[in-house]
Amino acid sequence: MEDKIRYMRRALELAEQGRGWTSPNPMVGCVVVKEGRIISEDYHHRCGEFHAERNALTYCAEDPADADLYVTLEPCCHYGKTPPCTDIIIEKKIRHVYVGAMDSNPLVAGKGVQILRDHGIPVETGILAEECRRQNEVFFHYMEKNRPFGVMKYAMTLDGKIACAGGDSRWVTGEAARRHVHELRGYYRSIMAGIGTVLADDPMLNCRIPGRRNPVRVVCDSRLRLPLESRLVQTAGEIPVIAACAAAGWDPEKKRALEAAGVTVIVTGGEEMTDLAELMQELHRREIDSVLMEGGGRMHAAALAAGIVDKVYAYIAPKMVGGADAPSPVEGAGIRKMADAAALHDVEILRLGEDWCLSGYLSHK
Ligand code: AOF
Ligand code: ZN
Repeated sequence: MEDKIRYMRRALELAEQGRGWTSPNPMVGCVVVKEGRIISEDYHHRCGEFHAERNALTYCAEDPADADLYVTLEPCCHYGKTPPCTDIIIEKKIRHVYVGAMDSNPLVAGKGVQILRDHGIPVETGILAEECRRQNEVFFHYMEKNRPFGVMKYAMTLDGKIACAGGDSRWVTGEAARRHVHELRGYYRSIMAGIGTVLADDPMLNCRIPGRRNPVRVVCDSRLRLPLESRLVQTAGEIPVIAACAAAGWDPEKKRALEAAGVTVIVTGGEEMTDLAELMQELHRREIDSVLMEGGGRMHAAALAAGIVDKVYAYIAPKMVGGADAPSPVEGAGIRKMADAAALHDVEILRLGEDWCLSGYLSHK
């Protein structure tokens, strides 16, 4: 394998270690190579902390002057929560910079590379660019589309039910699949459920893998029915809770009580239902780069109709429960023509114990 591919692969691997902790920043990895030896490597650990390049260049085994630097994302050139990476690259006299993907952040986009070149440092871009963009699909979507990356998740039986007719759903899938869901909860920045699900299950909507970050919990609750004694409200002080309601149809007293309990209430312009597109804008404004939508079927139907779903994870258990009244993953009125179905592309299938996870992307016209 060509050296630069090998080093960029290593940088991607390092970047991956930040998964779940960098949002709304990207995951970035960096490798410093001198005379064919890696003299330093690091990654962006957490949003607010130093970037990959600065970490790698600050703690080098030897002087990085004349070394080559490999980084999965174009080095930044702006003062954000941290100083520009271009400064330290120039200061440490790096000989050559190899970049994976270009940064879409308008504060950087192309300017980072330009500054390095203006200082006489040759820069080669586009090394494993596709992998680098894929690793940060959330970040690029958040920057380029100006709304959070929307992910719909559900677990269903082989006959397309998310629970039995009577409502029992413990459990549709086995342990491996359920653990996989918690990986997603630890990675995406927020989790969203409908008030129906919350009233029925009183869920925590947290990530139960130790050492992972918990998602902000968002409830689509048009009439603010979220009970003050629910586990969500009771734990709002530790893990944020947002209740998103419609323009009217709720009690102002209840809104005050929820807020006093630490819940953030977002009022959207929806007449009867929460306006999901508007809610997405509001979450984006709060630097929430991704939303994991965990149903139920009514909310999923509304999310599809609002065009806010970008990726789908469907967990499929090889068993059948039947029942015309058993709930399914997407309800609502549905569409009339099969040709108009929301079709996934770039589909992947993963085996998880007895179950399967099918994931793919939705494009919007
Ligand atoms: C890099 N290397 O490791 C990262 C970069 O507020 P700040 O200072 O953390 O800046 C955040 C922006 O910096 C983020 O939106 C993205 O454009 C870039 N992230 N850049 O050179 C890194 N994490
Ligand atoms: Zn930087």
